[in-house]
Amino acid sequence: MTRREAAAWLAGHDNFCILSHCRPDGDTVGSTAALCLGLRKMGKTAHIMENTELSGKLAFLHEGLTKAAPDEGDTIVCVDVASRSRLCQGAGALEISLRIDHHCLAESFTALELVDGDAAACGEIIYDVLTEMGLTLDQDIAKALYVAVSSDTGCFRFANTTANSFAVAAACAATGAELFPINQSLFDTNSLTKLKIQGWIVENTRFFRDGQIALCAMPYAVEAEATPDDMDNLSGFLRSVEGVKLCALLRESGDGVKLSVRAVPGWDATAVCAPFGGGGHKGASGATIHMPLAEAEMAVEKILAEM
Ligand SMILES: [Mn+2]
Repeated sequence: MTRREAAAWLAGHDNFCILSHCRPDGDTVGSTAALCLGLRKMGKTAHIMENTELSGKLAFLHEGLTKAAPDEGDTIVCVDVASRSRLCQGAGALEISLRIDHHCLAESFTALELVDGDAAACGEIIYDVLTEMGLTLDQDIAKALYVAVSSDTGCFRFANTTANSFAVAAACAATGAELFPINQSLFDTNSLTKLKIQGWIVENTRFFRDGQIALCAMPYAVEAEATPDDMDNLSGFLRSVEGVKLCALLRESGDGVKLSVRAVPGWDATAVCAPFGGGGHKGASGATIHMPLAEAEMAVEKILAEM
């Protein structure tokens, strides 16, 4: 579907229930909120299916917009969801009419789809769809879209950031919405717990290839007190060390060791995760390794040594 076709399709339907993805990030939360608010502004009945994993800094975006589950006959739309298994809890078996997404490699699991892999964030696509529907942004929609676009671009620092990302952000700013508090909350505030974990990682990381590759294996005890918010984006933290091109973080979980790899352009994170059956993309990849932590660390080190 094109953006225009999706806009016309949305205008021709009603009683929307919008789905976000599991372990929700700013893009799925902000994009679903913006779409819901936009549809309501058009006079539609629209809700977001409650995402039970939503917490902390992003929770305000879904306030007053959710319901527990779709009602019979609802028009179901999912946003920023790459696969059926990535749907929010309780939504895995629902029949979905439309998927709006920017994960272009994903397999289709919905009747219709508007997918643009060039969009840095789903929020950019939602902005276009709302504009096609003739909607003028208000400050609430602007804040939701800004959270979406700034989240997936790492506050406009990641390599995926385009002129369009800035254009959508500019449109959000033009509404007069206060964006500084969002930036401060999402990108300039850390819990003390998170900083202490980062401190542990700094002390316990080993570097290879003249400091271009970083590897850290973290026992569960280090993060025992942490909330999901504390652990947010922790995998990419070592990439901020000067000279690091690719970093691998191993964490113990109830179900094996979780491997997260982040890489700068020119390096391939999937090459580290693929031998363990993992996936993702060149910049960010993950896998679960069913070995004790020390063994998993050795196995990963062996792969890194060959890069
Ligand atoms: Mn996204």
